[in-house]
Amino acid sequence: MSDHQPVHLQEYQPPAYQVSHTELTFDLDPAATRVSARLDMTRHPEAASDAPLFLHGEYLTLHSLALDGTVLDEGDYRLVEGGLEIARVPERFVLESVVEIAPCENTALEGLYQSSGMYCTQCEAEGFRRITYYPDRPDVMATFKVTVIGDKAKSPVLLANGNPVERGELDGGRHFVTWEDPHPKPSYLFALVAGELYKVEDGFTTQSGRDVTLQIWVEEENLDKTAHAMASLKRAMRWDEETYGREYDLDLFMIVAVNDFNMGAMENKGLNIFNSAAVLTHPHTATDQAFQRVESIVAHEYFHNWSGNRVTCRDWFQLSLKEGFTVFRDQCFSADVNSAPVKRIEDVAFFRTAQFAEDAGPTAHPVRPDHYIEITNFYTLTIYEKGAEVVRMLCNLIGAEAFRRGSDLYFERFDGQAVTIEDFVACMAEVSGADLTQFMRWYAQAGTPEIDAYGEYDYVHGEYRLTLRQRTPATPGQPFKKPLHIPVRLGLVGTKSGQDLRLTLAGESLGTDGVIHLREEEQTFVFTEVAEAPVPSLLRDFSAPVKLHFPYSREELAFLLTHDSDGFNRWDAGQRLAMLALDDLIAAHRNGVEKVMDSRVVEAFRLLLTTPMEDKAVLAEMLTLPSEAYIAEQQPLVDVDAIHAAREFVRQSLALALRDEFLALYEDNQSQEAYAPTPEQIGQRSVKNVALAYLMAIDDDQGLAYCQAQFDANHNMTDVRQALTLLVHSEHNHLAAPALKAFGEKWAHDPLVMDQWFTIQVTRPQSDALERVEHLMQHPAFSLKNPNKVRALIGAFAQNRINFHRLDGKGYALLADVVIELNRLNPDVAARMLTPLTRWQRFDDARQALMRQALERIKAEPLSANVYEVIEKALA
Ligand code: B3K
Ligand code: ZN
Repeated sequence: MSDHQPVHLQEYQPPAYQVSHTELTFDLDPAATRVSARLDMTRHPEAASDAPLFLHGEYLTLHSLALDGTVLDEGDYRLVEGGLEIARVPERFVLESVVEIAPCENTALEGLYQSSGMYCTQCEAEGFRRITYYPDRPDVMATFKVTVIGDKAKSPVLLANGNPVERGELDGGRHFVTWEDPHPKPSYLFALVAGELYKVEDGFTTQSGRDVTLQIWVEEENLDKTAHAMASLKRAMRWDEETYGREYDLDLFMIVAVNDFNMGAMENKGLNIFNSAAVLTHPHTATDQAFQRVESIVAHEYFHNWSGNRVTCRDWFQLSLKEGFTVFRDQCFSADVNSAPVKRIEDVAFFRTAQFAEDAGPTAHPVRPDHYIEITNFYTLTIYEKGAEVVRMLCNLIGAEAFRRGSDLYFERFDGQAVTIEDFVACMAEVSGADLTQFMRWYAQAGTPEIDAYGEYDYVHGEYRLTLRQRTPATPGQPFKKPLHIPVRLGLVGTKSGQDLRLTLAGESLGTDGVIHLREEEQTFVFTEVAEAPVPSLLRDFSAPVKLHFPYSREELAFLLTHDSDGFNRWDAGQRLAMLALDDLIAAHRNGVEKVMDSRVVEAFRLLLTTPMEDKAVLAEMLTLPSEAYIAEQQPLVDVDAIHAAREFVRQSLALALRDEFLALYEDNQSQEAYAPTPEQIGQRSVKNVALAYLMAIDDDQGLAYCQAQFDANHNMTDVRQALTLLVHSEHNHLAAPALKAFGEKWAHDPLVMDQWFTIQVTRPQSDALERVEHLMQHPAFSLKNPNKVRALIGAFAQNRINFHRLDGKGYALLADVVIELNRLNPDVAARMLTPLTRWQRFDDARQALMRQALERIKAEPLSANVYEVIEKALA
């Protein structure tokens, strides 16, 4: 298992043989499913006439192979590593194969596997080769006809892509359904589901008047948890028609919920398969956050029907072509149907914490990587989220109207094709006339660019000179970086008027909110006719995925916090202000000096709490301190304990100083309305629950009483979960223990609620968190084979920074044990769980040694390609 060779973008070759039509028959059985395939194949016009035929295939038992009806014997083909080769084939031919596979043994959850007794598939990126011998690459597109045969009693429902065209009874209590998908597709979009499933059905009429049947298939007990997903799907379908002019193209659109799934969901043509956590919601079982996540993932997968399925990727290096674009599309959708500023704040807060950390670590890679060992490792924040930021910059650079013309051109020109990032960007350049040559570096260069900014106001001439200097730090394999084209949206806020001043640059007016283009390593922008001294508001709405440093004083930040016309930058000013105070406190903690709270932060918070704000969700964001993970990202060396102590100190100081204001905020935002995941209600619940968290930070009797009452009232999961979390994360064990027990017993039957029950316990800051993980791993509801459980328990614990980074190394050792076990069961999840250990360079010597020790112990095992690739980078 050690011979893991990288694949390089440079070595791309078009496929020598294409498949025009694929027919598959599945005779389902848990341990011995028989897959018969019939492929209509043709040689590529440019391929040599003696080009051998290679078909991918893994974990397959070959029963028979025939070419144009003649059975091949063992001398006619060769079983080679990763597949099968036939030395000579005609220009056109039909290849038939029969293989056997064992879905019940498939714990990797790639290919055909079983989840809670149900059969389902996951083929992206390279899972189809675990189903049958096939040219399993995205630039091979075929129409599919699929017959699924199953046991009538155990699998009454048999689903595949497209439209059902035939069904019937067979001997031995079996039946079949045949499906046809008229749209040519790559193998990674193939899907099959079979089992005892129940459906909720609805309909949608497209803008051109076609009726589409919409179905969500679930286990019977979850039938009451589909309404929100269905409503979200219909909203997404309408939005894509209105915003991109994209209409759905089949008569049937199906979503299936499965319990065991490596990621959130999968956009298989006409048959999306979802992790049940990404589709099921009910006010009693799902939080507001979960409702919003479901809405965005349902939309994301639906949007892939155009950005991904109709136009797909030439090869997996182009993954961000579909993922970055589709994330951008789902972000805009969520912003449109919810609170837009909150959506942007949430996305950027997450991005700056998690993607910046990826960019700064040993697995840093460009939005378009140039090599990989295991593509599954590249479903990353860089490909998805940074990719989306790059598309957002493109949209802002050429303007929304040109961007729409560019996307129309892209969808029209490349419909039914497998293309590249250049093809996409070329459409944008063509419609806008913009020169995007330098911009393309965003796709090729890894690492987070940093901008050092400096500004000077000249009273005499009424000029403001803004100097920007950019640099991108070295990343593995990329020691030197070129300057990027960075759009910086900005305003100059007058210190006297408190208003955005008019921007005049080289005689040209940019309005009051403009974009300047940083292209050189260093550039000075001189704004003229600036009537009063301004505070610059830079990188508005996070106009580029960079770190921007400007020597703001605390007074200037407090000023922007109340005066900036850009909602995102108002929030960011608050975060920057809090960071300055936190930096002082981290230093004080390290030096053993008494901690003193910065009164300017307290006063800024007081102002926020006493000024009415329309969007309560924005207020909740503004009252939320930077997370420990974000603070850590800002430090040269991470001091886990000092960060935790400093942040707790700020939380408690704010709560003590503003206790009455928080209490009033809590009381004023009670509601007896029936639960609905509307932006208004969500905003109200968010501020209320933020206030409650502050009150619980200071052992306040009234706060504690409210917390217990909120738990007992049992109004909705958002409120219950927050109350339970605050109790369990407090010192009030006599209240927490019975609440936890009651909650665990009440929801023992619901895996998604039990996931939350696990997470709440292992994220507590008290020093017994690790022992609780060990204990809970023995709980009957826990299983290493279920990725949701692994994430809820182990993944959540690794985010519990003070406990995961315990100085006795037990946190690291526990994670290493889990990764070693998962490496055998599920390499994809194993490699993902490994991430926190790869960031060892950021910590002190003692922790570095312990983390490396854990990595070395994993390295000594026989490793899957997934874990091998990550370990090699981490220890390089
Ligand atoms: N395209 C899928 C991800 C597939 C995961 C492969 N290991 C989900 C999505 O981005 O929509
Ligand atoms: Zn996607």
